[in-house]
Amino acid sequence: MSRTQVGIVGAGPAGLTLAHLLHREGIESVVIEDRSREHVEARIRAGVLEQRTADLLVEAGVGGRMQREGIVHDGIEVQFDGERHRIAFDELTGKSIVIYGQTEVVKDLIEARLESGRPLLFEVADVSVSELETGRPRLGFTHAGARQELECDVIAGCDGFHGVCRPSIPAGVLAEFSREYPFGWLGILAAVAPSVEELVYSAHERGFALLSLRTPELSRYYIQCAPDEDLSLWPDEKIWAELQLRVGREGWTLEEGPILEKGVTGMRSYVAEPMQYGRLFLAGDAAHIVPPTGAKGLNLAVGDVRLLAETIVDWYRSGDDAVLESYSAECLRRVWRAEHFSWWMTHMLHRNDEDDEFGRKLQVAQLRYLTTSEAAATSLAENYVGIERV
Ligand code: FAS
Ligand code: PHB
Repeated sequence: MSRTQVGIVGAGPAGLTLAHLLHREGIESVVIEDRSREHVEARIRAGVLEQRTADLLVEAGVGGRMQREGIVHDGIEVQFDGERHRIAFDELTGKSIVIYGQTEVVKDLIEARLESGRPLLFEVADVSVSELETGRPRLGFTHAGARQELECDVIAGCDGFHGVCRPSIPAGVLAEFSREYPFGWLGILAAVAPSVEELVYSAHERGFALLSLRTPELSRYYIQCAPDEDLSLWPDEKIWAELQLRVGREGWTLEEGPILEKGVTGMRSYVAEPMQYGRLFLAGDAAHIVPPTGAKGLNLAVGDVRLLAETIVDWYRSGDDAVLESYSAECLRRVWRAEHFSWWMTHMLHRNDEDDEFGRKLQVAQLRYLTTSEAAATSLAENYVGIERV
């Protein structure tokens, strides 16, 4: 049996960032991933980096391309009743966000990992974690046809919502909290310059729409749909027509173009507590899920592993097992703040047919307050750019 200090399951933003932060502190790890490198790098997901996520990538030496190609935004716009209202992050919080796709973050982190020469194994199968209650947890997997058993000091479950790590925690240990939403997002990636300078979140009676981007040549747009929407019923021209209805306004044109990718994402809020068991530590989507309305998913994952890396480094340096005990409680304060913000943004902006007329009146009242009160706008802004102390 071979061994490593930290076994990391999953090569998404959480696993790759953790491996990189540990490597910089001289702590060895093995990262195992069940999909191919091509699949992981092509998976279109998040698009917004909080300033502290961007700062962490730069401080860790993997933010160079993001600094060159990422697009700094100082605010967003909220649209309702045909009017747009700007939420000025820079004026209200002194912070900004960076538009840089999760695909690019993952590519940069994989590049750094391969340059380090440290183990990153793709297309593994039959992953198992065991002996979690002992000081020598084990990570089993098959790679290139050979079964391997790794003895670790610590295992990081960074394997997303459908991974194997969280389910490996014995029944009765976890408390799970969740909410399913009666809608999802139909997202497109279009080869057309974005028609907006900043992201536009539109609350329309036909349903929510979001105008985002990836680069000056690539637009990323979403429309609210049924959680199980049949994509085959949405030819390109129908998608563009619906977007025009939901974001159109006097004197402005939504430019259309070839749709390169389209997909439907369901929506849920979910938290598993605690985020650790024995020597297994959960991070990112393995422990929590947020609806993407608040652009928190990726940023939460990076926040978890920033703390997990600090915790592991302190533990090795101090030799004090008590250091490992505070990870979950400290993470969960930040997680629940992001859960509330993501739920609040989702509830405020989406058309919920289960809502009665009273509910819809409340939504408009909330939107009017948000766009007329500096205090209300500041609350959204500080949550959106990322709150340091929670
Ligand atoms: P990830 O799911 O990214 O990574 C987990 C990794 O573990 C994956 O590569 C997976 O293949 C691997 N894995 C799973 N099981 C394994 C096993 N048994 N063995 C080895 N490896 C295993 N967030 C936003 O902020 N904005 C968005 O617009 C947005 N859109 C999203 C759209 C979709 C369809 C999804 C699913 C999520 C979206 N998210 C969005 C959230 C997303 O960005 C996540 O928060 C982010 O990927 C979390 O990163 P990780 O925790 O690393 O999990
Ligand atoms: C994206 O660009 O994919 C994006 C931006 C903001 C969100 C969700 C998704 O709230």
